[in-house]
Amino acid sequence: MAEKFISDIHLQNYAAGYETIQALYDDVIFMGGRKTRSLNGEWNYAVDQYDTCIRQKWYLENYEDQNGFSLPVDFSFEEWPKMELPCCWNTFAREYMLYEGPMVFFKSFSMSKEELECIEKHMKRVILRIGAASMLCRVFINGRYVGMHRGASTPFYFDLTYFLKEENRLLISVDSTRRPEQVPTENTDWYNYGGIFRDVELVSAPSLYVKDFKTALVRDGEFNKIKVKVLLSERAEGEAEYEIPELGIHERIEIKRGVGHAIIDVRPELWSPENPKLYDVTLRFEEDEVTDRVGFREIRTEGRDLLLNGKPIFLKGISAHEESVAHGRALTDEERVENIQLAKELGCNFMRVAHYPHHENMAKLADELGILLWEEIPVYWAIRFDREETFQDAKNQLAELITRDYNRASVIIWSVGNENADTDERLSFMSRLADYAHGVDHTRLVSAACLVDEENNRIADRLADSLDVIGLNEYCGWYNPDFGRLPKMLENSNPDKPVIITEFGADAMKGNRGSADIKGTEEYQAKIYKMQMETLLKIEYVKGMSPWILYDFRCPRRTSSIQKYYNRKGLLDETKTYRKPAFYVLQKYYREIKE
Ligand code: GCB
Repeated sequence: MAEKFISDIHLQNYAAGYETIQALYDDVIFMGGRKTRSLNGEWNYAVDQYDTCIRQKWYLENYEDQNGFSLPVDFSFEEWPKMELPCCWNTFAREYMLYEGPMVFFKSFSMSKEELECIEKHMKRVILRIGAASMLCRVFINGRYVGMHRGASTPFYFDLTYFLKEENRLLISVDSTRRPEQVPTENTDWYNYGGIFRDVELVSAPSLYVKDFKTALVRDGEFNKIKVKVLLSERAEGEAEYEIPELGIHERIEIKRGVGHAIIDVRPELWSPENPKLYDVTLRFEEDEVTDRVGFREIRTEGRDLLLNGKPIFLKGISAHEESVAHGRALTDEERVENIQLAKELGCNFMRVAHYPHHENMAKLADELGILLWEEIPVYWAIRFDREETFQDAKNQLAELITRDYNRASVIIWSVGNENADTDERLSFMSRLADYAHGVDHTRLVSAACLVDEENNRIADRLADSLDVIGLNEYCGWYNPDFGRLPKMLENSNPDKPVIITEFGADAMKGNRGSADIKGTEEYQAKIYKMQMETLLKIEYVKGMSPWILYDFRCPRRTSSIQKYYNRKGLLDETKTYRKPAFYVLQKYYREIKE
């Protein structure tokens, strides 16, 4: 034990042993219709600034040495204070507002004898699902290490089946430290919230279960075929049943070595923002049944056009972070609905949910309420493009996102990054991501928010060759004071695919009235919106925009007197109760656009 004490305090590379078991995209399981038991609610917690939980292996809970002497311990799980999860600790209590680092959470729960019996007879699996934990998360149960996950914004899964007992002790260490090699990297333009900020639950499934279930309209311009892909948890054989009662579909799908495919001839009513028609879909395999509500739509490009269900569409969009003053990134569904409604009030048919995967309910609500989405992974600014491990992390986050949201009709674009310098290393890193997205999803477009080639004042990002749509961030009239560069840049460019202006904007603090010539005033922001829209709407290849941003958001980099640690480019203030004049400017343009 004395030895252990010495190694706890001297071991520098203490975290290395935890790298071997990682929750990855292959572990994602299809959730629709599954029985779950929530582990949300009160958890004991401790701020663990020096990562002592990991250094000392708290999960072992060994209080005695071999001679029966009890050892001093540096934790007392049950006596720690309580935090209601999910939540961002930054908004939980003032003293944690600026805390970045590890925090440890503990919860005990019991399993009934019947449940354990089912497990023993190999009739049931119990899988832990954590909707999101920022950024690094390590999970322990009953004195054993279960595994870790990287990335702050995607769900991850650990099969706990053979770890469970009647009384269970679950310990989770979450580390929100920013690190240069992570995705996102240490420097971003948003707040680094920490915590287990999405649901924690135990998912029950039969021992052989449907692991993945994808269904979508076939993209061939005919709108008369639906495709289905089923993946089982094992390489089993058999027959799955696929049903959409409203369309009279009862289809048997042959499963071989755990995989089944089908193409079904049917003409569903098509999903669109104006007609967000969803169908109840069920898939059964032996003991397992999963369900979903799915819309069928087609998105594709033709030359410089974007076609939704075969018809040209112009994306009247707005960008949004996942944030509220009260809850940080742990939004409630009401707050998500409010954001969609605000976008609709603006006249939008499209939202760019930046810069990382938002909660899966965002896409579910977008499906229900009818708004198109751009979803993104946080390959943001100066990622370590030279590092293979960083690429694997980014790819894993992209894969987890695609697997989670594949059945969502509202999601039309996967974005593989934002504002990355056009270097060789970045080109290779991000084109591999784009190729991956293309390879696993033929029902969507792939894009990235690119930078303007400032030297030549034109759209010329080499990554564009790997994208279906070019996203372009330009801040003419703001970071780039010479607005005249915008029309010239658009004239200098001749893209062979549609362009979406994924960002433009200007800061304005709520109520800061004044001259339209002074940056930071509401008048200046409104003027920039007017100038941008007048210019962009004349350009044939610009097929949409998602200006920056719906409402003000927290940002540690922004310290000026008008910012006060907020990015003030919102069309509303951070409370979403005040609409700045630019809101109405954009609304007017969006209302005038005829399809
Ligand atoms: C950008 C970034 C976005 C920032 C924004 C700004 O180009 O993509 O994340 O918040 O500009 O306000 O500077």
